[in-house]
Amino acid sequence: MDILVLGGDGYLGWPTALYLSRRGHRVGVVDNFARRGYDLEMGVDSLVPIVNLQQRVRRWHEISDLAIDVFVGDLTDASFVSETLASFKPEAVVHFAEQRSAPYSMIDRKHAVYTQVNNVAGTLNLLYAIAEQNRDIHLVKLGTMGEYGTPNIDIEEGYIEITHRGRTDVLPYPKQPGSFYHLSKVHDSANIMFACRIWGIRATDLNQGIVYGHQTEETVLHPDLATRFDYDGVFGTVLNRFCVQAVTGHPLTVYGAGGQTRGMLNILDTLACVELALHHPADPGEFRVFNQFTESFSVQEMAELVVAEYSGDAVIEHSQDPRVEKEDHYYRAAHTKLLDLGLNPHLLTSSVIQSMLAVTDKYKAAVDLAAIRPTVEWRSTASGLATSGSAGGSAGTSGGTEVDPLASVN
Ligand code: NAD
Ligand code: USQ
Repeated sequence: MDILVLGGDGYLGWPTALYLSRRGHRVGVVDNFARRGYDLEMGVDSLVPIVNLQQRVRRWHEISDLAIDVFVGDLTDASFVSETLASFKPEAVVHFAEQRSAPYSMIDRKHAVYTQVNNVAGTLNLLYAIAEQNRDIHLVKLGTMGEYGTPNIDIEEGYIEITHRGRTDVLPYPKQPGSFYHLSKVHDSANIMFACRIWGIRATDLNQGIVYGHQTEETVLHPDLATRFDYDGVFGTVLNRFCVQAVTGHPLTVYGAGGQTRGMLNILDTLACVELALHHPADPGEFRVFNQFTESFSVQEMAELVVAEYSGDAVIEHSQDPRVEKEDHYYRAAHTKLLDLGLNPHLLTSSVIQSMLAVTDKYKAAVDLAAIRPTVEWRSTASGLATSGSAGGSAGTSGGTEVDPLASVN
């Protein structure tokens, strides 16, 4: 298959590109290096060193004799999107290329506007390019379980049958997202569903849970193939953060009561799920939704699992939740569609946590302890980060590219 991976320089996009390339697909990656720009803006870095995209691709070619095409540009630039599709001619597009941090989107108005314009406009440009050039292209779009929020009823996969005043219909499942980032995914889903309806496009929305882990069969082949690993208070996700906190002797930062329950999955299952979606495309005009996670845990449970596995002393610290979210709630979400297609989950076993602790331990000298505490407060319209000047939108350079994520926001 000819597959374009958008966001192919990111945490999940890069290992996905390698995985698909190794399995015989012709792969192209698209990225504007915005993610590297957020690091410069925040003054943080991936714990595991990462080389630039061109070096990664060269190393992959050297090791595997397989080529990956690189397209550097911004999805919010419609001509770039259109020209890239016309040049690569994909049969499928896997779309990871969005600003994906909930705290980043809640820093202040500028970051909220940036996140929604970047994500929603980028996806709209892509939908138009597909509709204009080849409506048969299968769009595999990364959504999020956070689109649903935490309702007091079971969460279904995308749609729910509702009977209202004696009449019944199958409707999109109600959405109650918890950040302007998560809202951008809801807006994307609505736009993609509409595009499928009016233009007959085929799309799969992968409502993914929180990903943990770092290594894949391909990324371990050479240090230059490593993917990024974030642990800071803005981009680090919960389980990855807890592992770094344990090995550095930092208390494990459980926000609030810790009853927040989330769907989780191993990075290896992200790759497997994307492949399954690609091999079983949606029908023309179909907007298909899969809930992409394998297990659910509360934040407190995850902290306790890490404490139990860590050989040294690790302590859990509850602090006031900087987010506005339910700290104790019902959570039961369907996730059978990918299992039905053949997903064989990698569960959160003791050995998986041990391997994450080993990776973080290897690089612990590079941890910036000052970057660990949460700095973004949901209730404030201008969080400490922005007013302290460290997140004011200053430009930097990354791999020779000028990067200022917020340059386009008034
Ligand atoms: P990431 O930030 O590491 O990667 C995203 C990549 O997209 C970055 O390399 C970035 O530079 C690029 N990008 C962003 N905006 C772009 C634009 N306008 N044009 C071109 N490139 C652009 O994020 P990730 O963790 O790899 O997540 C990938 C996708 O998966 C995101 O859409 C995210 O919402 C979704 N997701 C991630 C997780 C997780 O736990 N990491 C969980 C659920 C869903
Ligand atoms: N949390 C803590 N302590 C921490 C970090 C987080 O208690 O140190 C809590 C948060 O308050 C939240 C939960 O852990 O309740 C998850 O937070 P997170 O930062 O790990 O994940 P989230 O903000 O939801 O975002 C991540 C990805 C995002 C993706 C989403 C999937 O960054 O791209 O969409 O996971 S989901 O959660 O299913 O929406």
